[in-house]
Amino acid sequence: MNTYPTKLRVALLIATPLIFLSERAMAQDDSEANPSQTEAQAPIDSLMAVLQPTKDSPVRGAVYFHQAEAGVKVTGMVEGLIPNSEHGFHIHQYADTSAPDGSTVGGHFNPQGHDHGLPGQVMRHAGDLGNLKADSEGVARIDKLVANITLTDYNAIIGRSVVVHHRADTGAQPSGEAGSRAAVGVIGVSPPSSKLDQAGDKLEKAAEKIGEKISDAVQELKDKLE
Ligand SMILES: [Cu+2]
Ligand SMILES: [Zn+2]
Repeated sequence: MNTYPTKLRVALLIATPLIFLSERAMAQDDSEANPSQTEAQAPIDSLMAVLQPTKDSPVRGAVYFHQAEAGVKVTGMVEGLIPNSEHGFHIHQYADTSAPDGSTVGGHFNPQGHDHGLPGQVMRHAGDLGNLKADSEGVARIDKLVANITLTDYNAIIGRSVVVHHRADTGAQPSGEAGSRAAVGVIGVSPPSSKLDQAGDKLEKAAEKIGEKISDAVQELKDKLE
């Protein structure tokens, strides 16, 4: 976790819009020369959050959000959790991860002003994703479909943050008694899923080749033995 002194944080707050404006001005000049322009303007269909441990926490991971027809598909992996336990898993309001305890990301993302709840309840904070279940190694694999959020439209989660808590979310008011924050990460744009697919294809092909080489070697051995 990075901790910024207050003066630096104020300077960053002032400087960021200036950088944004100057980048926009430059983008107008060299739009022809920038080969990634088309890619940058492609519709955003997947977001991700890299979860970094809070102070003295061993919890880290990555969460992916893909827009599907029935909602947002949430996948990913979190490690360093207490084995065989549940951990509150939420989208929080802000992208400021500067506090060592993760407190600057604010409360649960709650655009409709509902009460806190678990995923079984339709009326709940939009950011209430329930619990992660850690296996005997302290690893949780995430695979959920969430209907009340979108990437960039209604209840947009882009630019907010994901929080994993030290304790389980019980569904109690006001925020599930999930205890302090174990890991936080900002939700931002991830590489297009086609790129991830391409990387997967490459891995598969590599595995195939290795498999072929192994079976060739086995055949060679068999031939020698005969
Ligand atoms: Cu939370
Ligand atoms: Zn909540």
